[in-house]
Amino acid sequence: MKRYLVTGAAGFIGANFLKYLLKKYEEDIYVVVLDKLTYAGNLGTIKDEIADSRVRFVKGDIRNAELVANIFAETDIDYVVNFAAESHVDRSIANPQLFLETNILGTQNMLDCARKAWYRGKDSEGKPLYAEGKKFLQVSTDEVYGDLALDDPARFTEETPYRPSSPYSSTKASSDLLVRAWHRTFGVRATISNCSNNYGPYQHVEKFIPRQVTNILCGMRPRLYGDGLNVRDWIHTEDHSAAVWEILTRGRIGETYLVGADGERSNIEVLRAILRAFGLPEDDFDWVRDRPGHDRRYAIDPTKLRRELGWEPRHTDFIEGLDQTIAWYRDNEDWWRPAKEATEARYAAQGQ
Ligand code: NAD
Ligand code: TDX
Repeated sequence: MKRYLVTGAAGFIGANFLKYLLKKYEEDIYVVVLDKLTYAGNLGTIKDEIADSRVRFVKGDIRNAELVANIFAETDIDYVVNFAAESHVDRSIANPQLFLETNILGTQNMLDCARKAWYRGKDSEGKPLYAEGKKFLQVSTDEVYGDLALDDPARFTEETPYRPSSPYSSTKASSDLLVRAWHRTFGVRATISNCSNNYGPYQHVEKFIPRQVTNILCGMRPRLYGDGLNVRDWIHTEDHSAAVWEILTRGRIGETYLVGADGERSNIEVLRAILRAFGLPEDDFDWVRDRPGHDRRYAIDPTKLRRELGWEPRHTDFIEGLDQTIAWYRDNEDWWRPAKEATEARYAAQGQ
């Protein structure tokens, strides 16, 4: 029986991971979900999962030392998967402070609580000993590596130096560095995964693909930043879940694994595919103000993950995955409608 502590599982990727995990294991599992239910958290996304006797939901903040310590005291947690974060670049430009608090201090608190709970004394050389088989997985992003030029033949690897551009990515880079420091200095059993842009069901309507799809469903025109040539490396969130599981259960302690599915596409290419799926003309969108400091291109080389852990993406046809995602938003208006108006009001206020 493995016991998980999954943070941020009322958000997009965490919720998809929780669903993946419960489906993968029939019964031999117990999951504590910790989520603050910010604007990005939606308990409705995981209502079936939290009704499951294998799951306990705790509403709370990853920065709350007492609360997190109590979770470890009550349940002998084997695996921590830290998804909880402020995740939207545009919001980080409007309010960086919150990103520092959640992404940096929250990760530090999660690491400290895991360290205390898993500590088992010192060996004969004075080195800290920890309970066997425990692991902390920090879910991070390719944005920590900064960006690449459109014509650069290179992709990001585990050896690429950190060069974050936005308040969001600099706080994610900081939290990765804390994980490395807690491993190196205190011996905490931790790994890091850095994934590219996810798409799929349950993604908040502030993000690129859901925003354009729901704009069209609302009779509004899609909105493209800058010149539309920025490239993102798209991966279906189910493939990310499978990678997280492999890294958590089989990845080497102290290592970093990059997660990507060879999905590079420019924003305008993705937008045109969405417009085509709706039978709309390819120019039926508005150009809007660019994002300050907008990263040009992300690209992941996933060789280490594939070679070491045998992970392979299953959603290799992006257009098929996109069509399924569009169908999901079409069929689940009740899920996204409540957040749509306020999201668009925020964008309108910043000229986007
Ligand atoms: P999201 O914004 O959809 O969800 C974040 C979740 O964390 C929400 O449920 C929210 O309520 C919760 N949360 C926020 N602050 C919290 C706090 N202080 N305490 C407890 N819970 C809190 O984010 P997402 O897109 O699902 O991303 C999840 C993780 O994956 C993040 O760490 C993000 O950096 C990383 N990531 C995202 C992508 C992507 O494409 N979306 C790609 C790579 C990595
Ligand atoms: O309306 C829009 N128009 C537009 O052109 C929006 C919302 C975005 N964009 C552009 C900006 C980016 O080039 O689309 C691209 C994708 O934008 P986002 O969905 O905001 O994603 P991005 O900034 O690439 O970051 C995402 O991937 C990495 C996630 O939000 C992060 O959490 C993750 O770490």
